[in-house]
Amino acid sequence: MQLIGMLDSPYVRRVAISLRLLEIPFEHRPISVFRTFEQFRQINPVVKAPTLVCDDGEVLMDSTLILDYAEALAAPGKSLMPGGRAGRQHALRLIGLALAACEKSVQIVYERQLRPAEKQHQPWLERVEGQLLAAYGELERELARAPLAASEGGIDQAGVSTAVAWGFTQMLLPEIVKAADYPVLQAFSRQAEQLPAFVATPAA
Ligand SMILES: N[C@@H](CCC(=O)N[C@@H](CS)C(=O)NCC(=O)O)C(=O)O
Repeated sequence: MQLIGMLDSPYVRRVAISLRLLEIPFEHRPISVFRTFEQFRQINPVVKAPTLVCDDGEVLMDSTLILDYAEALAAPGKSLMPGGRAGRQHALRLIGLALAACEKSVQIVYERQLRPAEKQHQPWLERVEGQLLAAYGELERELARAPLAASEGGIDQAGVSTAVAWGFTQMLLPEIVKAADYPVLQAFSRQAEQLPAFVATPAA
């Protein structure tokens, strides 16, 4: 099984960390959707990271769908998703917020890096920034109300996705999402980033 994509993508990183935590062997091929577009296109014509090439050659994409497949591959009793209805519902809410934070961060980065300065549309950027801050505001409140486990055996998909999203945004947009305004998220992510699966999967 091959995971295609760079670890500076939060989507690729959440899959790689999850595969390690689920103890599913995989080969990581750090191919860029930008710098090595042609090479990526040979593997997946849609050029989306992450891409997963399954053992029989079938090509999957989208981190959430790849993680759904990984959950099915994991050994019995191994899962990053809570089993009960209430726990699963809450995990899905947190994962949704973390993915929205990733999406809004990526939109701002693409707007800044890919669109010529004179073509940037300030009202759009302001809207996206507002959505990004709202996602982290909700996550901060949720974690303050019900802390997430950040231990090796306790972290779940909500924890992985939240810490990865936070690390990505702090790496690229620290002037927009100020760490000091989100002390609970900051403390949780610092702890999660010390877990072996995170350390073995550096974003930079
Ligand atoms: N919803 C997707 C988002 C993946 C995504 O947008 N990946 C970016 C890299 S961070 C990408 O492939 N960008 C290239 C493009 O969209 O053309 C997921 O969860 O995997």
